[in-house]
Order: sequence, then C-alpha cells, then structure tokens
Amino acid sequence: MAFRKSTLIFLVMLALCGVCFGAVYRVGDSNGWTSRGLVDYNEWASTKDFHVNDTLIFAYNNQFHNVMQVTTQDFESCNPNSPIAVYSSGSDTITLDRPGNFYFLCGAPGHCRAGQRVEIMATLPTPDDSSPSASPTEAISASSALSNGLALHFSKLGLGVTMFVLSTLLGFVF
Ligand SMILES: [Cu+2]
Repeated sequence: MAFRKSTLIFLVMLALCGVCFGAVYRVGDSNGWTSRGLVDYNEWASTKDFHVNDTLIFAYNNQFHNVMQVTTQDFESCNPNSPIAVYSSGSDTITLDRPGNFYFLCGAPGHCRAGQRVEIMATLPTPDDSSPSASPTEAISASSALSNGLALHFSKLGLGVTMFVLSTLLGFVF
C-alpha cells in the first residue's frame, strides 16, 4: 500500500508538471537560427500562437551566432550594444515567462539586418485555445503545421495524464 501511495504521489506530481509546461517551439523549425536567409522569422512567428510558459529553442552554431533579447527600439534598429539578455550556448532554451512582446536578434555583425531577428508575442493561455476550429491557421505551410500539431500534442499529453491520475485517485477513494 505504501508503495502504491508513493507511486500515486509521483504520478500526480508528473501530471501537474505536464500541465504547467507550455508548448516547445524550435525557432525556424529544421533550419534553426540562421542568417542565411532560409527563414523569414517573423513569418514563422506569425503562424504560431505563443503563450506564457511556452519555450523557445534557438539552435545554431555558436561560433557564428548568438541570441540577444533586446528592447523594441534596439530590435527595430538592429542594435546589439545594450541587450537585456545574451545567450550563446548554441542551443538556448528561453521560456516566455510573462505576457507581452519579446524581441530577439543575433548580435553578429550584419546578421540582424540580414533577417536574423524575431518578434514573439506571448499571451495568457485561455481555455478556448485547444479547440481546433478557433485556430486561424488555414493556409500555413506543412512544416509549421507539423510543429503546431506537436505543440498541441504536448499540451494534450499533460491533460491526458492528469485525467488518468484523477480517475485513478477517484478509484482509490471510492
Ligand atoms: Cu547570426
């Protein structure tokens, strides 16, 4: 019985974490974070619906690139000289920890001007977001459809585990 209880507690913790983690987006999908003109990052972002607690992954070669979070003004003017935060691991995970706009650019000379910058708007999650008919993404490309699907799958997984654990819990109590 003690074993069962601790297993149960573990499962509940797991389920709660599954719910609190948001979706994960790889910036630029398979192209990653690049200055070679392969990705229009603002177009990429416009096909997504970012929420607080979602995570961005910037993947790139850190010999050539980095990620700087900057102000609106520095984003517009491609100014890398007063960043809010700098990331340079080559595989940076950044959580959207508040609602509002986030501005990222690559600080390597010329890269921002070549298009290596992205503006992300994070909104608070609403219960309506999981209904497929509410999503205004009819004409999106196949690759972004795939990542949207994955993101949706992640959040549904958390919900599924919660439902499972809750029903198991109820089975124990009654
Ligand atoms: Cu760069």
